Amino acid sequence: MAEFSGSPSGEGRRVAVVASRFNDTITTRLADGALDALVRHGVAAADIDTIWVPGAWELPAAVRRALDSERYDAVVALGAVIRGETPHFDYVAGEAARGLAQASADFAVPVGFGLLTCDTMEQAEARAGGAHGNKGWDAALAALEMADLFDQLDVPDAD
Ligand code: INI
Repeated sequence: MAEFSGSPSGEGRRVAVVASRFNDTITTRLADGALDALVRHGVAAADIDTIWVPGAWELPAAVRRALDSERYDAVVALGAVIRGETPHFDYVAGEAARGLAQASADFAVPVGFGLLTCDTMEQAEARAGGAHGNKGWDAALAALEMADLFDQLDVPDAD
């Protein structure tokens, strides 16, 4: 019996943080949390690229472009969609989430999911360095853990 479990060690890894500017009072805090988590877990600052996009809708396309470059071992996607402010909340949040999952599956590279989908700004604040922690930090750690897990699960070439 074998058991696999990744650990969030960032040494030698290149990471893209893809963040949306919409609701930037929230997303800048998510980005701060993600960058802090990456550096504290051994990712060199020079190996982190932060890529800003207008809104959550644009996250999947930018993540796909980043992964296409083959420069990154992991990506952290950050955004904040707040129901109170948009009648098309479900489309923006749903398509962004779906597109990020699809990108991670298509490229077999971990994409940490730091997209807040909240009813109110207060709920978002609580998850961006408030009472419920910082989901940017959590997403960064999950991405590093998955990168390590994927390394362990790499199947060696038969030849
Ligand atoms: N983008 C967000 O990231 N969060 C939101 O809450 C939001 N609202 O409220 O509409 C939002 N809309 C913009 C969208 O992501 C696109 O940037 C825009 O439609 C242009 O393509």
